[in-house]
Formats: sequence, structure tokens, C-alpha cells
Amino acid sequence: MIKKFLDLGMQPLANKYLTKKDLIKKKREDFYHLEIGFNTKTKLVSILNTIPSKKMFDNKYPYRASMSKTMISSFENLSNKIKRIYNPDNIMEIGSNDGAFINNFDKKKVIGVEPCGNIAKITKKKGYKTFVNYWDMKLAKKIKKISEIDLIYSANTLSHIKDLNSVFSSINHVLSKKGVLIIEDPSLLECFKKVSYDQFYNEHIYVFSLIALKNIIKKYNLEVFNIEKLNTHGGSLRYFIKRFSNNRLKISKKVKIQLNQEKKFGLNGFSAYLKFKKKVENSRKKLMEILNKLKQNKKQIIGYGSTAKSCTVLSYCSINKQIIKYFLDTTPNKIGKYMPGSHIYVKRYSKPMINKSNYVFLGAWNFKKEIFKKEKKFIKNGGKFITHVPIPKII
Ligand code: JHZ
Repeated sequence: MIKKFLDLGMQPLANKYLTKKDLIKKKREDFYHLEIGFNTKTKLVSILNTIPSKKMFDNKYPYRASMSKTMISSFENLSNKIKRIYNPDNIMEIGSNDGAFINNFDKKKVIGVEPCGNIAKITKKKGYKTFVNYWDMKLAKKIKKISEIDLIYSANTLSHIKDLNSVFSSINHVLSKKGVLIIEDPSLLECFKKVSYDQFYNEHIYVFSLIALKNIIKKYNLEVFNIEKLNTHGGSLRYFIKRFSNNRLKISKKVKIQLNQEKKFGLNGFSAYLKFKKKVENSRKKLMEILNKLKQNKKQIIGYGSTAKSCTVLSYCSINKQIIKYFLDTTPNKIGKYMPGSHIYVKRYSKPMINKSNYVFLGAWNFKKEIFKKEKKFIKNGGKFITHVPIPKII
């Protein structure tokens, strides 16, 4: 049974940016009801109204993993580890985006799977074998005809695919006997601790806990043998998964520790979910108090990092362009366009632009460390950031 615990209202598709022409023509935007539920049997947390993949991941997809130094170095560190510890004959990445991970490997050893044609073009151009496909059994069969895969990696992708049965049976089909599957996605425990409700948007169908993932993959004779806690994307978990039959890889005690932490927090019962709902409502109230007060005092507020997450916050809190004048961002496919729903304009990031600002809402709060390092001058000159995570405040 799926029990609903949170209603984040009507939301646009988080990565559907609009052009000026779209606005003039009053192009129809798709809105959907963003409600979150908890499966009492599998303990899996998911959004309740899902959008077909084709509507979300198309040839105009803007997100580029390489836009952040944090992500590039996270992928580089993992790649070095993979080479050192597993030394696989071949590697496949599901959701290879612009190649931030596969760039670290020999072109002969690695393949990418990326359904967004405009993004897949980037790795193809560099000479990486890239399948412009959604991950499914048809593709798994095609790949297996060439070879089984020793190491499958997928970051921030499996949580975007509704049919987890198809995901894991296809992985099972192509993974070699001693193969290792590494998945990384935002952690539900971290999301709850940080009240980062903006981890929920149309693309994030699931926010996994170890408890839930363990329950789901056991059906495919797969088990988590190690985990790593990552700071990326607001607190993620990296799951190292093997076949039950592979006894060469031992189960780390970190797995048990994480399971206990999740249980202690109450992630396998419903009351933690109701508590989270209350915290989310308070978060909205506090953020709006801060923004409205600044507005009353005639302060100009801009945004930094036009994230998919921001889209949830803007809609849920009814923040419009009267409150946040524009967003700054480095992503080529977002610059010069308007954010979905709020229609707040996205300007090209530049140092002078940020340095002349006073109050900056941190849309990319997950890159706070990287951004604070980059914006020392803005901070030194008295510039203030506004964040809603873990509690709304001016920093
Ligand atoms: P970022 C996307 O979510 C969508 P978003 C997706 N569904 C997902 O799961 C995660 O990524 C992985 C900009 N920026 O990574 C770049 C600057 O302008 O938090 C990006 O537009 N300057 C696939 O959109 C945005 O912020 C900077 O210095 O929530 C960050 O987006 C930095 C560091 C970032 O993901």
C-alpha cells in the first residue's frame, strides 16, 4: 500500500525552460500534481503522479553534469578507485550525460547510455561509444551480444526511471557473474535530515533509502556489499552491489551501520514521514518570511543556480519574478531562457553580475561549498546568500 505524506502542489516540468518566443506565443506548459508517498511494504518513497520519460528526457535536455567542479572531481575519484580496486575489462554508464564520468576511461573500455540526443552528442563527438537510448531489456540484450559488462555505474539516473523491474532485470541480464553495479542517488535520510523537500520533482520518481533499495534488488539476487556517503547533490549514497553468488566480495559493516541509522530515524515507519511533512510546511513559512521582509525593505533578490530543485521551491512557495528578479547560471542551454512555471529569467553567470548583487537565493545549495569558495569577493563585500536548507536563513 502507498500512503501519501506530502503535497507540493501543482508543478511544471523542472527542466522545461521557455524561450521568449514561447512566452509571447503563450505556449502551454504542462503542470502536474507533485505528491509524495511511502510504500509500506517495500519502504520505497516515490512521487505519485509520474510523467512519461519521453516528455522529460528529450533532445532539448539542459542539465550538464560537467558544470560543477565538485561533480567532476567526485567522478574522477570514483574512476581512480574503480581502476585500482576492480580493474574491470569493460564499463557501462547508464545516464552518461555529457561524459563527466566516462571521460576518465579509455574509449575502448567504456560505453555510455544516454537518451537525451543533444547531450549524448557531446560524448559521441569525443569518440565514446554512446547508445542514445533509454535503459531497458531491448538495449541490454543488444549490449550482451557484444559482451557482458564487468562494471555498471549509474549516478542520478535510476531514481528517474519508473519501471524498476525493467531497470534491474536488464542490469541482471548484462552484468557479468563477478560484475559490480555502482549506483548513486540522493539519500532519503539526508533529504529528511536537511528538510530538502526540493529533492522531489517530476524527474526524481524515487528518493531511495538503503532499506528500500535492499528490498527492491533482492528479487534479482543482488545485494549491497558496501556504501559510501557523499556530499554531492545535497547528500547522496553510493551503493556497491554484487550478485548473491559472488562470495569474493565481502559485505562491509558500513551497510549495517547505515541500515541502523535509517531505522533509528524511523524511515521504515510512517510517523517519520508525517514529521517531515510538518517540517516542510514550516520551511516554506520561514523562507517566505525572509523573502517578504527583504522585499518590504526594497532589497533586490536574485537567484544563483537555476536548478531543477529550485523549480519545486519556487512553485511550492509561490515565488515569482517580483520576489526573485532573475537567476544566474553557467549552463548554456538555460541561459537566455525562462524557468518553468515562475518564468524567472536566467542570465549568464559572471563575476561582475554577482558582485553587484546584495541578496542571492542559493538555488544550487548543494554546491554551497564550491560556490562560497568562488564568491569570496561577494561575501567579503557584504553580499548575503539566502538558503532554505536545512533551515531558511540569510548567511
Ligand atoms: P544541480 C539536475 O538537478 C537534474 P538540478 C537531474 N534530475 C538530477 O538528478 C541532478 O541534476 C543530478 C548551476 N551552477 O546539479 C549549474 C552555476 O551556475 O544542483 C546548474 O544549472 N554555477 C538530472 O538541476 C545548477 O547550478 C556554479 O558554480 O537540481 C546546479 O544544478 C555551480 C556549481 C552550478 O542539479
